[in-house]
Amino acid sequence: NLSHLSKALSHGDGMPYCPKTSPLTGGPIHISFPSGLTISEVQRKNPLVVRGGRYRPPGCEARHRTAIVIPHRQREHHLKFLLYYLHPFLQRQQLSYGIYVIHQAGNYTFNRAKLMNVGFREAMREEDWDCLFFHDVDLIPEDDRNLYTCDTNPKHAAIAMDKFGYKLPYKMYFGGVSALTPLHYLKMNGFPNNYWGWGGEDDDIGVRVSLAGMYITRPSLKVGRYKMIKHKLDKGNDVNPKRFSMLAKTRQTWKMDGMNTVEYEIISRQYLPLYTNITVNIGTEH
Ligand code: UDH
Ligand code: NGS
Repeated sequence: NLSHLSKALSHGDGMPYCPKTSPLTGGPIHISFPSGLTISEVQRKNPLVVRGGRYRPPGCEARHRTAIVIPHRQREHHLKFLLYYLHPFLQRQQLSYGIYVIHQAGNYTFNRAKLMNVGFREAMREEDWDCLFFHDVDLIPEDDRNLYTCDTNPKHAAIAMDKFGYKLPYKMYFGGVSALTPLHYLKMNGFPNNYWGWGGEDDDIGVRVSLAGMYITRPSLKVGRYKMIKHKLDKGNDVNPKRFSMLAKTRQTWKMDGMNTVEYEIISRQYLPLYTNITVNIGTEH
């Protein structure tokens, strides 16, 4: 079938599609944390990354457009290492991608899930991404075969973290790194906005997946490996004492709280060399 063949070989502007399997990926990646690393060194090592942390493969039309959304506050040191590993990793996968760091303004209690809702809306405003990776700043993927593309159902990518002995800590765990298409995200009304502080929001998100009639897919334990940059619980992110009672009510709350109710105020949007930095006022618990 000729039309099928020509579609496979070229895109509108004449560039051929990238191969289905990238020839540039390897297997396991050795991760270390060089002490003198600077952000300008990371920049030098990634000359093809353009303003706002965007990249397209130079010789072919990418088959996938992935946005990475990173919730952030006061973890610049972790961010530097993540960027150091993530940029080359995504480039080896021949993805078209952009990195968004969603920075919570102020000192009020941290809210990871709400920052993800902000990231979703602000990333989709800029480009028609077909996949979003919701990515903790302290997790470094350890295998090139962990593809940063979406599946037909929401994918939990960080299934084998070093701190859990490279196993899932419990069956319903959905924390760390997950990947959803815009359709998946909207179908589950995004993430909850009212988990302030540490814990439970990732479990709520996992429950939403099934309440919305989807299920969680996962890479193999061999591939979904991550190294976590060690740290303590942050100031401003105390354990949330309400998390269990909130989790017990997700079935009643998920349609009333999420993308359809998220409110925030963008303070700044900076197109930095290695990422787009969005600083946002997400308010406080009321
Ligand atoms: N984050 C920040 N700044 C903060 C808090 C959280 O950037 O002040 C982001 C960051 O992307 C981080 C993610 O939110 O990776 C998750 O927060 P976390 O790393 O604190 O959560 P994790 O569960 O570790 O990875 C918590 C430390 C041990 C807590 C033990 C409580 N029983
Ligand atoms: C569960 C938390 C999750 C958390 C996971 C791993 O107990 O939010 O532990 O935590 N759920 C509740 O608290 C309801 S960790 O070992 O990374 O500190 O992600």
